Amino acid sequence: MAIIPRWDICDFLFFPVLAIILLTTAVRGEHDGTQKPISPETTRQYPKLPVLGYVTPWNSAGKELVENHRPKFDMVCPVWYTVHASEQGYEVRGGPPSDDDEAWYKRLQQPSASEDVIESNSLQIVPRFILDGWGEQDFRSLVFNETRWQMLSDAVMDVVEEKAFDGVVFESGATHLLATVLNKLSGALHQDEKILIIVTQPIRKSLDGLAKNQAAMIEASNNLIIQALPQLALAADYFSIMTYDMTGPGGRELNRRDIPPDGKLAQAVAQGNMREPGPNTSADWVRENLITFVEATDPANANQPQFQSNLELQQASRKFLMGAPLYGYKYPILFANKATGKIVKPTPVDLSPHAAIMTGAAAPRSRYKLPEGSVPVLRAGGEPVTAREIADVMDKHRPEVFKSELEGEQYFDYEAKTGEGYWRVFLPTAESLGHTLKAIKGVVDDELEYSFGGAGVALWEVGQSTDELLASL
Ligand SMILES: *[C@@H]1O[C@H](CO)[C@@H](O)[C@H](O)[C@H]1NC(C)=O
Ligand SMILES: CC(=O)N[C@H]1CO[C@H](CO)[C@@H](O)[C@@H]1O
Repeated sequence: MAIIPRWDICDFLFFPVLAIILLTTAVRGEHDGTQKPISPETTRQYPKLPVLGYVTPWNSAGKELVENHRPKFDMVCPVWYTVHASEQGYEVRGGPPSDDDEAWYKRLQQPSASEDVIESNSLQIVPRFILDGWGEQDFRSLVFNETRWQMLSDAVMDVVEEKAFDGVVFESGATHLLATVLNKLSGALHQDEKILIIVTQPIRKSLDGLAKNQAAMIEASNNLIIQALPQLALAADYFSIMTYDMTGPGGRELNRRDIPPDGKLAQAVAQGNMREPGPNTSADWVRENLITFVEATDPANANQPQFQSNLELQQASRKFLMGAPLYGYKYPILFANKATGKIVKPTPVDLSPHAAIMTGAAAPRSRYKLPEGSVPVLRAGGEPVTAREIADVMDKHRPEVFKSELEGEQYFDYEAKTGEGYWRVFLPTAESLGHTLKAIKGVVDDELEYSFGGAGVALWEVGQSTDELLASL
């Protein structure tokens, strides 16, 4: 049954489109469908959680990593295609960068030669199609013109059929507007027994200390995401939810509870001038997101008119792939005194007294003591780093690694050259990945409360990870 577009709501929704596009600094996710039973026996810690791995051309090590850890994956998303809008219609650009890439994805689609049943599992190849360079007018002419829904769907389907892919990961800066369009695309995919995975932004938390307008932006963005879900759920086999970027390059607001309210630092925080580095994701945040998504698409909670038949209720029992980062994050930091806001210097600790007990590769070579009552604050934006780069830094500086109590992620501080300033690096670890998977499994197992299609994990992205991280899955 066709979904009747609700133009009044669409009109209202257009207003925040640009804001949402701006907020969407690092949108990645996916969603996946119904078919494809997971092999009952795998070498995985959580065999029932479907795993999607993104592979990008710019970290091409991902191709080999996927192949070497084939039993850890169900679906693989090469990040290959962009979709461009013009008055005439839609053009898909991109594709496998070389013959090698073409041969690679075809090998993964076939059962491998291995005798081992698990090893030989064939994988679903679901490349990403992202709407690239779209402005508000491009979205407007698509959403309000049914002819163009078909044109977009045809442009994507032509590629999917020619290349014999198993489905599509769809991403855009304003997916909350596109339920009708995606319904068209998913109809075409399902006719061919292929799947649609929709990338969705996560629900973000607004911290206590956030300025009012920023908190309102976050809330508006969260509402748009949640309101769009019931209709998108009718089109999607899976959602890929971008729970990678809990903190992001801009860091996060310092938590005011930790700071004396009348000090200089509190003033700076109130003005939005002080931010701190934070971990890439946390298991609790992933769990909260999953629960929010499940509840927002639970037909029992939805008296929305679009759930009109049992069939549609079933279609709405979608699956959620929760994003987990395989990269770390590196922030340039200073240390500030909580009360005065003054910049303070950590003091190097002389490690020589410990030399006798701490030897070998694992022994930290550098350690700093932070002055009492200080917190790290950003001196500039952070940047993502691959697990490999992190390993290099650790080899070179042998920093002492700490665990962030709340998030379970590990971090260390180092100074590339004395006097050039400190960096704080958050690293993805088998342990933090394990926490995330456990949190997802916890919600899935709680089926009495939630009836939904299940949940799994979306890994961004395999080329940034290591054998050890993948082996731990
Ligand atoms: C809808 O799109 C088609 C194809 O671009 C175009 O020919 C037609 O004029 C559009 N209709 C409206 C009402 O804009
Ligand atoms: C929480 C967090 O810092 N997320 C970051 C994780 O790393 C990716 C790398 O692309 C960033 O985009 C996120 O902002």
